[in-house]
Amino acid sequence: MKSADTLNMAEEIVKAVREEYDSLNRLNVLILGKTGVGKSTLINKVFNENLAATGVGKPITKNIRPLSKKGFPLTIYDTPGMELSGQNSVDGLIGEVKKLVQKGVMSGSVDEAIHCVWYCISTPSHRIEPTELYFLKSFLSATTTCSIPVILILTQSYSKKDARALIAEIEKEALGVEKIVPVLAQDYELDEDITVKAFGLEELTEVMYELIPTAVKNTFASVQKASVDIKKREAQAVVAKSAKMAAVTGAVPIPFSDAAILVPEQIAMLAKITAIFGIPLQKAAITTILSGMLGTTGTTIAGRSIVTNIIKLIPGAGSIAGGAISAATASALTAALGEAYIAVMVRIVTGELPLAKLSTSEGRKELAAIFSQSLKKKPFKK
Ligand SMILES: Nc1nc2c(ncn2[C@@H]2O[C@H](COP(=O)(O)OP(=O)(O)O)[C@@H](O)[C@H]2O)c(=O)[nH]1
Ligand SMILES: [Mg+2]
Repeated sequence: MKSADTLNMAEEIVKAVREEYDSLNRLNVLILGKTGVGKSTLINKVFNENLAATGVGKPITKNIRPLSKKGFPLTIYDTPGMELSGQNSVDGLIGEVKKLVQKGVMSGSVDEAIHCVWYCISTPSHRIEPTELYFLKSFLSATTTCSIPVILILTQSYSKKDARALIAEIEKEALGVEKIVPVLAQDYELDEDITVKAFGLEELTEVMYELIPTAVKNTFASVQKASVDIKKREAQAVVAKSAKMAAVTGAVPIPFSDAAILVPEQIAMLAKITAIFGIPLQKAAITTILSGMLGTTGTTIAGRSIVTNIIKLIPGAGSIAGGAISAATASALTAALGEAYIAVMVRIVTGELPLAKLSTSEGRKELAAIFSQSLKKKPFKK
């Protein structure tokens, strides 16, 4: 193994991101709802990959079809042709769904279990039909023992008033669903000059994040795109942990010549953050980000130089240059690196800082500013 001194940071991060991604538990979501209520539209707006269009798998039963993509830790069980007309079709579907849920439970594996159910009803339909009520009640009573959270989603809610009325109707039924969430997944053109803005996706994502098992929360943070805030919080938790680890490493002050000892933890941290944001970053882009933040040039960043360069950028570095890096400094510089990297990821996913702009002089200036901002917030002590 190469020593951390000469490691190519970007290369190691790319490798670690792949490992990180492969190590995520698979998240499985079952989406129920009649044809045309907006299931595919919703899937595309909530998740990172366009599964509804590209990830179509073979139907596993008459009504259930898995959507997934190689290397993407999410399976959606879609019900594309669900009709629920007549007792037979309802009972048939209940049977299929029960089987799918039981198979997951029996496997005893988190990768096989169904972690959340979305039941979609279209708000403009103004009602929940008796067959749907019957279906929901049977489904809920059959699955109470495996405690799978069911979110009732009122789709196509371009009228919030109608959505509120429908929620009141459904609440009367006391179904025992975890939550009823109205959404409009995509802007709706009501008339030539009236467009209703999409809403509710972030709330749906927050609700789901709270309800799913801890073992798949970081997968969900990574595969969803509707809430940047969830990504940010998840990434901040990673930084807090890494900063603590760095403090442990620096408990016996680290001589400058051994600065690279902090590097493996920092690689792991940056890889985890990259995976959470789900941005497919190549080696070159990562090099550009790191060198932009540190104000260095050249096509690689060696492990050791990342720590020494950060120290050089710390305001008043002279006073801490007592020949060794203290626990507080080790922790603070790791945290500053992590937080700056998060700030960059946020700007990339929101489109404020497009990937193409990173390597321009303007982009480099912005990266440097983000990093110096983050350094200022940290206490650097001897
Ligand atoms: N504007 C707008 N159209 C929607 C929304 N949800 C669904 N639709 C439209 O309703 C139709 C059916 O949606 P689709 O996602 O295919 O429904 P599915 O059969 O349940 O998968 C499509 O023409 C969508 O464009 C929405 O939130 N906003
Ligand atoms: Mg569909």
